[in-house]
Amino acid sequence: MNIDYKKAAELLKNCGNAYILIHQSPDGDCIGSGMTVYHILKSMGKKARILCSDDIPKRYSFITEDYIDEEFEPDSIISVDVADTNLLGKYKEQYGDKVDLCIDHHISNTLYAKNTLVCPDASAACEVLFEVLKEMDIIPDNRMAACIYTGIATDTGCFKYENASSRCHEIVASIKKYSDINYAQINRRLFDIKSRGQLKMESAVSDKMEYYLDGKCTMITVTLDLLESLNVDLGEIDGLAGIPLQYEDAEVGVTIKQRDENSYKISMRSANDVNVSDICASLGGGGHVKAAGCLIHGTLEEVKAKIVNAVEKGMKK
Ligand SMILES: [Mn+2]
Repeated sequence: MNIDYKKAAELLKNCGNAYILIHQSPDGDCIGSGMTVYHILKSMGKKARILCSDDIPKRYSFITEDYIDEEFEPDSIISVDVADTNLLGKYKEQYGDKVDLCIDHHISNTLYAKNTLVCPDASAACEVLFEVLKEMDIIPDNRMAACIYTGIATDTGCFKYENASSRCHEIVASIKKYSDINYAQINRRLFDIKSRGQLKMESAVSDKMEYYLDGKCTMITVTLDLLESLNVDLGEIDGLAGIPLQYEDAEVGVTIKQRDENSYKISMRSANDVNVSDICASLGGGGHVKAAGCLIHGTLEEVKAKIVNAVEKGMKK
C-alpha cells in the first residue's frame, strides 16, 4: 500500500524495536537514511539494528561511528532506499516478504512492503526522510544532519545531477541552518579523497580506456587480476563509473567490473540523451535513464562485444 508522509511518521512512532534494511553495495543514501532512522528510533528509546548484505565502505565511517550493533527480536522491519527485495542480498529470503515500512525514492519500487512511502521526485531517500522528520516535528540534530546531507549529496553527485532540484537545495539549506558541522570536510571525505590504491586504479583504467563507436562509447575494465596487482579491494572502487564520461565526446560511459571467472558487473552512464536504462534492460539489467547496470556472463571479449552492440542499438533509438 502506498502511504503519505503523515502515515510514515505515525508508523515510525509506533514501530517498536526495529531492523532497518538497506541495499547491497551500500551507497551514501542508503547508509545515510538507514542511520537517520536508527537515530530517530534510538531517540525514542527503541532498539534499532541495521542489516546490510555487504560491508559499509570506510568512506562513510564518520556517520556510522556511533552505531552500536545489538541483537534483539524485532517488532517491525523497515527498509530504506531499497527498490526491490533482490537488493537485500543475503537478507532477501528471511525478510523480503516481511517488510512493514519502506521509505524510498525509486520509481521502480516494486511495492513489496506492507506500507510504502515512495517519492520518485525526491533526489534521495534521505530527502524523503527529511519530510517525514518534519511531519514528526523533529529538527535534525548534528548527527542526523550529517546523515541526511550525505544521502542527498551522494545521490546528486554533489549537486551536479539533474535530480538536484530546488527542493533538495532548500532541504540542505535548512539542515545547514540548524546544524553545526563542517560540510566542506564532509564533501572532501565523500568526493575528493582517495586511497593510494584508488589513485593507482584510476590511472590504470584511464590509461587503458577503450573508445568505441567513434568515441561515443567509452569503456574501462577492472579485472580481478588488476585489483590484485594493485592491492585494491572491490569496496574501494565505487567511484570509478564516472571516469569513462570524462572523455569529451563520450555519450555512454561503461565500467566493467569482473565478479568471477566468467561474470562481469556493468555500470553504464549517459552524458546526454541516450537512455542507458533501456540499454541495460536489453542486457537483463535496469536502473535509471542516466545511470543503470547489469550483469553479463561470458568471456571478457564476449561481454564487451555484447555491450557495444547494445549501446549502438540504443543510440539509434
Ligand atoms: Mn538513493
